Amino acid sequence: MRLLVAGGAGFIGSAFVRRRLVATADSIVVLDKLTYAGNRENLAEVERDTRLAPRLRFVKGDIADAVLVRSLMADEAIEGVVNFAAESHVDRSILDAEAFLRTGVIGVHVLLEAVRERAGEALAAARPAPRLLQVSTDEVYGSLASGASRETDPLAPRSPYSAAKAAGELLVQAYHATYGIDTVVTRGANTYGPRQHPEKLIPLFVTNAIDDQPLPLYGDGLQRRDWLHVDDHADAVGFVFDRGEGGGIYNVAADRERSNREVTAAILDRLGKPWSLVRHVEDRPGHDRRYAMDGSTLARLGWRPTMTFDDGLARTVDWYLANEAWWRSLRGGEWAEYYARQYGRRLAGSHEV
Ligand code: NAD
Ligand code: TDX
Repeated sequence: MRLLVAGGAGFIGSAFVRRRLVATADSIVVLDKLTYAGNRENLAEVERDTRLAPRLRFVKGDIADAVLVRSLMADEAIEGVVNFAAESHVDRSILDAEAFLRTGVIGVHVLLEAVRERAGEALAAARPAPRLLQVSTDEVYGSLASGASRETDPLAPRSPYSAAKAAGELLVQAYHATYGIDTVVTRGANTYGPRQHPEKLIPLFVTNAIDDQPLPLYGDGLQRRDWLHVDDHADAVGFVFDRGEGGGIYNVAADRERSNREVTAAILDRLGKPWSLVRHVEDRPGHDRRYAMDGSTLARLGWRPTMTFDDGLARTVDWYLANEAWWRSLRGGEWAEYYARQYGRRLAGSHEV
């Protein structure tokens, strides 16, 4: 099958591309805007592999560019679309939400229209209709005091990021109901692993701790997240693309829930760094206290995560230790400005935990 993978140069998308090319005979066209979060280097391993590289093509571009997306789908004879493309950082959505809506809503609409056009052509030629998989998130359920969110629960997003993600996936569901487009949606848990941009909790704390810089822990640090390893997330997306029911929604849970304090302690322990690096800073506005999902729908279909948190975190910390050039290059350029905006005032008013 020939797939279009949007956002395939990002953290989870690039893991999907690598693993999909190894596990299947598919060929892949990556469409990625290469925002500050996109990194061509994430695909370098595949592009150097003479066995895999012939099945990969990279196109730099925006999913909200309808002319580009329509021509790419036709010229490349695309048979399925997997959409990872999004602005993905909650804190940045609080600073400025516009790009989140442009990619997360308009961009998803452009992909859906292109798939609808291809579906019409496929019908006329008695070929199978293309499927679109939209990568969504546990954050669309909002904060959960106890229990675990099920796919049928109402959505209650609370940040501009998660509101844009909810809007995007609702549009996908609407295109399934209205036009009969073959769609599937995955809602993944908090993901971690190699090649995650250092703005997110785990890589930020790992890279700051390596440099003996303060670790800015929001609020009381007792917020809870379910931590899914990136390889498990990527594999679940492939599994749902291949086996999910048309119109289906699938939680990708990890069942490895930890508080932010526990995660921080585990990072420091692996690096042999002291807890005194941790600073209590002003909380994220509207900070969701806890996410947890029920993963039984996907388990019944035959998929479960394989990586334990202890193992996954240790390997992740070791990867950042061994790949300093990768993350140091991302902590240049616009990073200083972002860091000052997000943390300058917070760290100035911080205290030890
Ligand atoms: P990321 O920020 O690392 O990667 C996003 C990629 O999309 C980048 O390569 C970027 O250049 C590209 N992109 C952004 N806007 C684009 C546009 N308009 N057109 C084309 N490409 C564009 O994000 P990630 O952590 O890999 O997340 C991937 C997807 O998974 C996102 O949709 C995110 O909402 C979802 N998700 C992430 C997590 C997590 O914990 N990281 C958990 C659940 C779901
Ligand atoms: O400096 C920090 N200090 C801190 O205490 C940062 C960056 C985060 N945190 C806290 C906030 C959260 O409770 O750590 C937790 C994790 O934060 P993030 O890494 O920003 O992730 P989160 O907001 O939970 O969202 C992530 O999971 C769901 C991804 O970024 C989303 O793309 C995904 O949809």
